[in-house]
Amino acid sequence: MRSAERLAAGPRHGSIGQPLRRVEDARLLTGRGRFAANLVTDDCLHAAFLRSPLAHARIIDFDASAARAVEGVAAVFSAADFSHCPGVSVNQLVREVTPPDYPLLADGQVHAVGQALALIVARSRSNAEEAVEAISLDFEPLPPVMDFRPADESGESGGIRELFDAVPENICLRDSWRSGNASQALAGADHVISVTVRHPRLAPSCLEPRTILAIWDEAREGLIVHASSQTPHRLRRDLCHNLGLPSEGIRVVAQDVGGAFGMKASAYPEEILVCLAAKALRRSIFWTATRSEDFLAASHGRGARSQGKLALSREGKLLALEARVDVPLGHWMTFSAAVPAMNAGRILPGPYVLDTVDIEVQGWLTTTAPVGIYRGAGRPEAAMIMERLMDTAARRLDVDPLDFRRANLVPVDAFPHRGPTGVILDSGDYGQVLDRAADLSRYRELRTEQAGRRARGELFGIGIACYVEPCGQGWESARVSLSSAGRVRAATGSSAQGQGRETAYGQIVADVFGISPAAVEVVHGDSETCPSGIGALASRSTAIGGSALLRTAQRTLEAIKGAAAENLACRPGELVSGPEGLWIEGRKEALLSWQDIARKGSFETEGKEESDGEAWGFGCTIATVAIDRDTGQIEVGSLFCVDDAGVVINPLLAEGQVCGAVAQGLGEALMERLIYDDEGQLLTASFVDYAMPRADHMPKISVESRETPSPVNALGAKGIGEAGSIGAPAAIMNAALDAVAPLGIDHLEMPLTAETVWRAIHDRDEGSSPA
Ligand code: SMO
Repeated sequence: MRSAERLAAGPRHGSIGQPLRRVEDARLLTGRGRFAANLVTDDCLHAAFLRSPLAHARIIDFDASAARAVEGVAAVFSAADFSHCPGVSVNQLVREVTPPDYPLLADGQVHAVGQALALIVARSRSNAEEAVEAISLDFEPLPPVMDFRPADESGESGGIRELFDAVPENICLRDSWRSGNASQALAGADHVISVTVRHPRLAPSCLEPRTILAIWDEAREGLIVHASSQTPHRLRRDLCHNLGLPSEGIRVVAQDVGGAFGMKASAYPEEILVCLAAKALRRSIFWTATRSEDFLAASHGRGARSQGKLALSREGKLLALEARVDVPLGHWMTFSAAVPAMNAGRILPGPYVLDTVDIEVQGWLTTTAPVGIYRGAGRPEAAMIMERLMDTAARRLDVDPLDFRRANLVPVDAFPHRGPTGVILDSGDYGQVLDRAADLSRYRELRTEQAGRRARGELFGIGIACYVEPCGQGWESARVSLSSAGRVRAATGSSAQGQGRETAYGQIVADVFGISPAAVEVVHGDSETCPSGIGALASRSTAIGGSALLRTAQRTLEAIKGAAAENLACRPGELVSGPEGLWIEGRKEALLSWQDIARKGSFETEGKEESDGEAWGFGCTIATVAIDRDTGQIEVGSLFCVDDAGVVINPLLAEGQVCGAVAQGLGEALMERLIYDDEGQLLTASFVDYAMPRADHMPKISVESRETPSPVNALGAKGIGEAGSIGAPAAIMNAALDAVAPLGIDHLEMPLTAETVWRAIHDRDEGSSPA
């Protein structure tokens, strides 16, 4: 029996499932965080980058002689210094991926505002910035490429010019999923619903900007790198590759990370350059991005345009789905650049039964910052298409949107369910979650309330979104040992970006040994003291990283029991463990304390745990909104989130993940938007111009969970980190459209600012007013 079943079946007595407070918080709240910037020393040099002021141009003159003369400057590096380096790597996740060549520093041409042209290293940041100003530059401007072919425009590549010689039409990724004959089904269907969605580009705004401290370590002839990264092992690999060092030549430490959200999953040119410079100068160098540098040159999120068509029978059966998703990629591809397009395509048709699909995704180069993964990474895009289609279909069929969804969900006896894109939904009871969301929100009463408010002329809407959340594939690893002092030490290859991993991982290991989570020391985010791992992304940390810890801890305990059994002259199976140590069941007088055991030998097990497939979380979000008819101001009244994330290790942490992601989803739906002008200048490069949700924007959120253990990993856990950002935008959009439906409005653009909504209402009034 897999431990998932055991965990789910037996009564919970250990700490798994307990809402324990975060052990990290005492440290973080009292100024004892270990962020990269906390470790800067006086002898450290500081870096600054010269960045392109133009979106697309040929460099015809670059003169850094005056910069070299600026006080305190140690070195100025330009493209030629590092032209031998391979640069950043790209994960070939979809069928066609042809990344453009991307030099670490612009070479001959620039392809986006903010692209780094030179690196200056100096005694202080202000010295370095002064030197940046002293570099003289001359450009021959080239036309920027700001747009990509919209999903609803077929035929010629409208307005797209070649940006890189090697990438015709600027398309550098493509994939498709086909099953059955979608065009035939669409042609013969009783109803065909069609929606178009444009996602604003977003800035994944972490509290801590990108930060790196590269310490030259004479002893290893290499570097100790403290980085704000959610993938320390991947960063080390990319750094070694570019610096020409063996893996032991670089130690990457990402201890405390002030948020990442996908934006810190790939190595950036700036990070590689700082390390190259540290190696060249044999000095320690620190760089932290300014907020504007992150807006300009860190990866953005979303920005997709998609179109979906859904064919329905008269009875409301889903017959076929045709979808086309176009994503912007910016001027270079981050390691995970293919993920949003891949997920936006393969996750369709979400939690619903549908056999016939024709789905195509494409990624386009533009002269802008790169676009990569951001909390949800394609899942919100998939949910937005599907959930808008479901609502529109229900309206067309004149059935309740909740009942319509209920009738089309994958039924509980159909798991594992192979969807038409080839994904295998592992487990769940989707109907139960939807029913609970209906009860929690008093859905039927809300509809009654809505009828009354509508009769009074109010614009009040209720929106539903169901979604699935795949939480990663492959492996993570762990090392569990007993220290000489008799303490359990758990090192994980999976890292943290602020989600409370030390707390949750402590709970998992504690339950194996029967001890308190406080007695477990969790070590993470260090390529030297931790085994290898993929990183803190894709909602994989608990399901895969946690399962690796569980299995490894079990093996360590087995080894300990084997040794203890010899000592106590019993069989290992007769031994039980607890806070005091090990003893023969029923005979606690024969006790070996953990310290006794540690004195008898060293116990350490390392293991790599591969999941048997993807675990798929499921959830339903219900939102209510009220819209002011005169101003277009939209107010989210309440949000109800019911999620099934499988076995939940710590409900407090799970709820925190949902609320945080809902805040980001609310920002996406209502206010966040990066805007470039036609020349490729970013108009929203600070928080003065880029709207972020604040505490007073947040509605009341009710969170509940259901637990269907996943059969594909040892813990039975699924992902929860991205849930809120997948469900909330679609639920809020559907609620807004429901609010304005009586006005005959069936389309609104994101973000749903007062202006956007007012214009939609106003344009409708203009259009329908008698001449
Ligand atoms: S967008 Mo996440 O860090 O996979």
